[in-house]
Amino acid sequence: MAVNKRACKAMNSYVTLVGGKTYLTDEWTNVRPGILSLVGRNLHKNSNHPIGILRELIESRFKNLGYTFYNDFDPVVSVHDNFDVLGFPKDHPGRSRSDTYYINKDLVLRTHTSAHEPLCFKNCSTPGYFISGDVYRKDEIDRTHYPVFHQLEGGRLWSRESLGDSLVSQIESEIAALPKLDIIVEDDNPIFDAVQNPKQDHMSDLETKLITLHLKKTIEILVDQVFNEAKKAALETGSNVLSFEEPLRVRWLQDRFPWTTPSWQIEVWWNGSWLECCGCGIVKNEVLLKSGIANSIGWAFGIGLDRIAMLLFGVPDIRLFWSNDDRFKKQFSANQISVFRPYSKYPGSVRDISFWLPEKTMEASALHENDLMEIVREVAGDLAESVKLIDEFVHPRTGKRSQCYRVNYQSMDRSLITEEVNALDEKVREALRSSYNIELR
Ligand code: FA5
Ligand code: MG
Repeated sequence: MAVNKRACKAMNSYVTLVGGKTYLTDEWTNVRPGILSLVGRNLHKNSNHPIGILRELIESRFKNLGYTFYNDFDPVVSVHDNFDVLGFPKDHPGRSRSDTYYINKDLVLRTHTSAHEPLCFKNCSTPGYFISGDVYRKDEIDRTHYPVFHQLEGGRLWSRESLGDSLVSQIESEIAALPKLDIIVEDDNPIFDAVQNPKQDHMSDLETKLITLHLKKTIEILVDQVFNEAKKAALETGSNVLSFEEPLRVRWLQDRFPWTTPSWQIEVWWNGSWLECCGCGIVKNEVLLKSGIANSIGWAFGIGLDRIAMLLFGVPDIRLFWSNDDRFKKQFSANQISVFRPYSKYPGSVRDISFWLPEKTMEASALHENDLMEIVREVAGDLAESVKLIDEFVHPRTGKRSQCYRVNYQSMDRSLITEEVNALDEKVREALRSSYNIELR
């Protein structure tokens, strides 16, 4: 594992989370104060915040249907729970320090709520569960990407041991009891595809078909709840941000996850484009066995809440969810989908940063795009509205690669003055200069 200068500075020290828990750092540590300060905000548990309102709207449809709701799991999880037990290969890009926030070599800020799947399958006293929580990924900076977002996970198991010969008829009767929906499923896709998305050996074709049906129907109910409720609310308030094309259209695409097969994602047609909502699949037997669950079959899904909340509540920029400004917070209240009224938009100010990368870009100190995003976020916080790679070329003689990034500094709540933007720009340059082997131009 490559160690860069930044990480070394953190050696032999501790990071402290909100609430006071401390963790020993090591050469893997790459969490920064700006990220740590967001841990514990718990937007998903705030009934008067769009993320919390959306979670409660979904949960309300699944009350009394055999699910337990978990909303309090610690976002600090082991590498084992986040990746290993789910079968992520050792070289999976999601494990890299450019993608994931490590507290130290054994602990990460969860990158998905699936990190809690095995524990829930093992300990849950109902056949199914829902989990919601904040998840952390290093990512680009723009209107729809933030290093923290929220997921809602669901899972459901049937035990061969307790159901015996009635397993199939049990699943069939559960499917029959699910409500009929007024939605159009445009492309249902094959139940499984032997090459792309094979079925599992320990399940028959019929079992695979039934679990798939139950999974897809459950997610369709969820999507129906969210989008049709939003339509109703929009009709009541006379808002024009939502499309009224009836009925709701969805489609299923094949997908891949290391711990499920077959796997899919659902997309929802919303205001003129397909929106990626949710990944899902039939849980691999080996993952269940590793979690101490034998003789069971079942499914899991994970849906992202933030982008859906942006659409439902008409929130134009994902950073607003984190705003402490009353002009944002006071606009929302429990159990209501209300459309955000923007307060005045303040102008942005752009600064370009150009540099030469070292010739061997695999070098330990080479700069990954997400590392640059991190530095900008750490220096400018939410004043960084977007960061875009606007130019890239290779020098014909030296073979060196040049990149130019454009940063837009823009506040949600006030006008920025030139001196302040200049100071941020200079700080970003200094942080890049001191941490990476690049040549600023
Ligand atoms: C997952 O995270 C899987 N854990 C989902 C899953 C669960 C699959 C259980 C199988 C079984 P993915 O990385 O595709 O998958 O993210 C799931 C959803 O989170 C996406 O469909 C999207 O709605 C949302 N999402 C992903 N990345 C971001 C992001 N950077 N910002 C906002 N939402 C995101
Ligand atoms: Mg995906």
